[in-house]
Amino acid sequence: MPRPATPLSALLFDVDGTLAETEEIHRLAFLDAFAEEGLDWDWSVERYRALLKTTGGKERIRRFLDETGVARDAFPDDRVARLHARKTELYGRRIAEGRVTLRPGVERLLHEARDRGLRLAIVTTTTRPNVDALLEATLPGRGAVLFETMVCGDEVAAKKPAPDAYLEALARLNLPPEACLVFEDSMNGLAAARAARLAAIVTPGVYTAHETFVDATEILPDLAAFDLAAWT
Ligand code: XBP
Ligand code: MG
Repeated sequence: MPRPATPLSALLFDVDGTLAETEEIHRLAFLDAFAEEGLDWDWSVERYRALLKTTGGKERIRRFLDETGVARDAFPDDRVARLHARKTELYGRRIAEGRVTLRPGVERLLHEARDRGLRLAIVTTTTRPNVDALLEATLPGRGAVLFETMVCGDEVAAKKPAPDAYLEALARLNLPPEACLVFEDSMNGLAAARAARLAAIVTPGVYTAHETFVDATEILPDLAAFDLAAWT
């Protein structure tokens, strides 16, 4: 149960499952994109829960194709990329409809952290347009300016659970890991943070409640239960 040095300098936030319960909206956007292409792929909630072990939408589609025995030359990477780009557009539309909310305690924590002079960053495997859409829908006009930097999906060589995205965030902030605290919802995200020697608070979400988080600093039901004053 590592605990970073206090006072902290920065808080690093995962997006999907941590800031908001977006993963079901991702799943529906995948299904929208598949339907447009006439692809009769069964991405049920149960199947998607298993597929989430692979982070990144393009990588997830490729894993599904591999598991269903579709050869790479029958469904090449450029087709996967086009399908995923369309999914990103459709996800943005669904988010803009405004039915998603931030998880409990997130908005309060972001503002309290800024009031206390902490620096904020986003570290995610999803794409930047998806983060922009979520912030605009949930914190209109304010979301983007809260975060000093955002490390998104394809900006690093390897996605979570590799440490690359967290190491990139530390480099951009010019901070050592012990000056930062991470907020994650998944085993993959926690593994990425720990591989970068970062401590992490985990708030399991609807798609990750079954996972185990042995190396978490704290496991909380949501961020309403997190007391920033104890860390600053
Ligand atoms: C979660 C992910 C993402 C989303 C889909 O990201 O694994 O791949 O499921 O997004 P995080 P894309 O928890 O790190 O925010 O289709 O844009 O990859
Ligand atoms: Mg997540």
